[in-house]
Amino acid sequence: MAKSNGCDKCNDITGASTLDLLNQDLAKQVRTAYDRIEDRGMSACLFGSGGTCCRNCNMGPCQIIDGVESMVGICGATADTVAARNFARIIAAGTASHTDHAREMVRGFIATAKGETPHEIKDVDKLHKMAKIFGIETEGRDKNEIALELGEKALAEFGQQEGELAMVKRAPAKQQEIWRKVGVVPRGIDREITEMMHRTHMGVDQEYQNIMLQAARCALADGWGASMLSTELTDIMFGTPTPKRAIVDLGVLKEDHVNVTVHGHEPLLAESLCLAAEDEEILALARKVGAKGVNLAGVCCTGNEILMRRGIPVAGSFIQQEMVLATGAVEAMVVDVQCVMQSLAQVVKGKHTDIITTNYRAKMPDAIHIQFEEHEAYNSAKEILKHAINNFKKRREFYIPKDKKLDVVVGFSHETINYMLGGRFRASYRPLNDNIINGRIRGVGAIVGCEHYKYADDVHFKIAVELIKNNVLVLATGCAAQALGRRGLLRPEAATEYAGDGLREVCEAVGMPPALHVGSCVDNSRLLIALTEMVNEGGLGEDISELPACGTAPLYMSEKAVAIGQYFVSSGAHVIFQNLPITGAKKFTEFIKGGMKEVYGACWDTEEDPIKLAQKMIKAIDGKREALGINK
Ligand code: XCC
Ligand code: SF4
Repeated sequence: MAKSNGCDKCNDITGASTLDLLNQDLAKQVRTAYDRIEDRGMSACLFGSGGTCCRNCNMGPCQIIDGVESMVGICGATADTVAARNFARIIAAGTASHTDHAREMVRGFIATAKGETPHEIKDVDKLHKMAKIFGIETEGRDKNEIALELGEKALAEFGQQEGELAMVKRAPAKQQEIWRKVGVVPRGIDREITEMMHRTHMGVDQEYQNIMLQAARCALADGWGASMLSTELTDIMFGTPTPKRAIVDLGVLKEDHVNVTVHGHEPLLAESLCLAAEDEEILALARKVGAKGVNLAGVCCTGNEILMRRGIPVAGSFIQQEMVLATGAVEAMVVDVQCVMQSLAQVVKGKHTDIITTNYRAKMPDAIHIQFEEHEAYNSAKEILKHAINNFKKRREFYIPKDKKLDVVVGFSHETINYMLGGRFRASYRPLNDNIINGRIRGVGAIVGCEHYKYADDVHFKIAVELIKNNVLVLATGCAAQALGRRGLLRPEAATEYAGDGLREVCEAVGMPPALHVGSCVDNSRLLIALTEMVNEGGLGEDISELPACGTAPLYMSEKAVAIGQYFVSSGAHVIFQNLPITGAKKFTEFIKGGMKEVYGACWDTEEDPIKLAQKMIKAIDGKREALGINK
């Protein structure tokens, strides 16, 4: 890492801990995304960046230049068609990822209901709520019996061919009407992804507005289908998050413990590891090699899942995954699916650390594979931990950035927000609505999604501070939430330090941070429900598009973030990213950034500068306040 060592990029984006680590000799040889981008020595392809490179058939690849007649595709496809197809395929891929994750969780849920896993049905209240939505009888029935029926009905939603997904009816009535009118209510989860891939095949759908209708239906199948199923069933199984204190950043690794980091997305494995880490046999083995125990720490969204439910510390987010290993203090990094950089195996070369892949769907060269068997979850987890414990004695040179860990308060499921603001006697969103109406809180801003090497400053932090300063309550998920945690915004004290008068007053009264950690990427579905509850509580319009709310995933990296963005837009929430791969197609860009508003009441926007992005969010919020007649 010699070249970018101490560079401002890493300093700002990943915080002081990373800089501290990179200044150590042992980390200087580690190559990260920052080095690789410098070494590539060429900038990104303009056609790719602008969305106008098509390789959907073998007559191409075709690079399209909008408005230049000789530069349409060999098949005649225009820039707008190609950009729309590419954008839609990003959404399909993102939706597919959430879907495959959700499917695994549902399968694990069914196995749990059958008593085949070490887990149990924890949140019976939520089980009953979900049963009602799925039309399942609960009266006088055992929780496992209800759960089994719920699991099977949920699993059927993936392959469903006709009708509507069950949870669509949770949305505000007016929103549902819009969806039915334009024909974008998702019929079955897998069906929408398949149809999206088909319609973007060569020579099928060639009208960008029509392509984007299916893209919206596909994204809605993610938000109100796959992701929401995953969140709710995971909550029922592992517990709905409640507020808890925890710590984040590289300093959570422990010198005298076997450090096992869990990275990826599906919490089935991570939850089993949490249980197995307390097993007497495992503890005894750890002591035998001279360690005090096993220290589990999360990375990326798996990190978020166990942080939210168990308060397990987070060692690093997406852009820090290589740094976590560069410490030399990790015995094993256990990974499952999504957001795992292939470089990890190179980072640990010559170190005692093992990268352990655990899912047949996601293997890596130079990693060790220990298949996680959901029916043998506990034993699988123990086998993985034993492997890590064996590595402990081989640990040589290591460096854990001292004092580089930050306190956070996490666990703000939408139920918690309800409870916190509504009080013990009547959990409701009424007080939040009241505070928005009386102007103490200007509105709600969601900061979600990934991190990226691309931008020099701590974009999430800047946007959040600008929002908070202007009395906008921030709800955060994914790696963005972790980034805010590293910069101290997930502490209640941050309200006093950064918030405008109104928001500070509200936060201080309930003792909550001005930025609330709502969960992992699939948990963006919690935001859909929170927004819906705000609508249902009254006083702020009839659907999500009337709420003073706005979302951003500024540093988006993953295709999933675009699927998320699209389901928010299609649900009526305005969404601003720093950039989108659409700039090479003029009419399509105008549609995405304007025309969509006529359909859903919301559209996309882009803004590179973080402060200006935040100000755009505030302006959007003020616009809604104005329309509601509450902008005093
Ligand atoms: Fe991946 Fe979910 Fe993005 Fe982080 S935020 S980089 S998707 S881990 Ni969801
Ligand atoms: Fe080129 Fe058309 Fe084939 Fe795309 S589908 S690669 S634009 S010929």
